[in-house]
Amino acid sequence: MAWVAQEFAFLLEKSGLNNSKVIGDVWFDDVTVTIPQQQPLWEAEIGNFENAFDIWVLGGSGTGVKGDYVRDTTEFKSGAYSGKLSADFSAGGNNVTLGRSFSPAMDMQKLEFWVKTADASVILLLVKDSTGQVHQQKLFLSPTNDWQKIEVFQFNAGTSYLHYNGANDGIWHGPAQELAFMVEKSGLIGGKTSGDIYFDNVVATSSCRTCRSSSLKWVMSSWQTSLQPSRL
Ligand SMILES: [Ca+2]
Repeated sequence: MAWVAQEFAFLLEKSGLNNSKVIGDVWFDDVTVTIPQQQPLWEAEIGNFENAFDIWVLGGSGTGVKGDYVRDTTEFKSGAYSGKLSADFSAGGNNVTLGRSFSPAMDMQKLEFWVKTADASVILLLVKDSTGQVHQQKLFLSPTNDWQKIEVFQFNAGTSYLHYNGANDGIWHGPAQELAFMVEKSGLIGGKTSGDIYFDNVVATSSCRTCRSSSLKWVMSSWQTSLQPSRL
């Protein structure tokens, strides 16, 4: 673990004065410190939903669940598209997810994204680490129908944190293989059984400089066995 200094001071004590003096002066100049080289971090846009070749995959689980994912032009934070995730639990079901994978895996340090919904107050974030362990936490949305920014600084923590599969030890073993946003019926507002959530400007902060490149090749994979490629 690296320890960091918050403050420092020079202390001049009477006992430090020469020849039992009671008054003394010390001049300071050119104070320098040596620090370890800092790892540079880069921001990688991992979801702007602008490209027809899409990297996001719809998933879900539970009998009767219905979900839909489209690149939507009626709502967007930037560009001309957002990712619209629709969940319908009126006939049952546990959850609907919108996820993507990283290839190569991403040394993700922080995740931020914009979300807009009039239907949900809670969504879940799932991130799969290098061991296949899934780290899951709840994210509370502000009660607004406008776009709001969500930032996540730690993946093995948060409200109602859960971990399963892989190392299953609650420790984050980067880099990240996949991430997914999940909607559950309990996260919908006022007993609703269906709802729409728009995502845009999903950005990962990473130590991977090349991850900034739009030419980086992303590869789809199934988030879970029940995940289906288009519509549920
Ligand atoms: Ca967009």
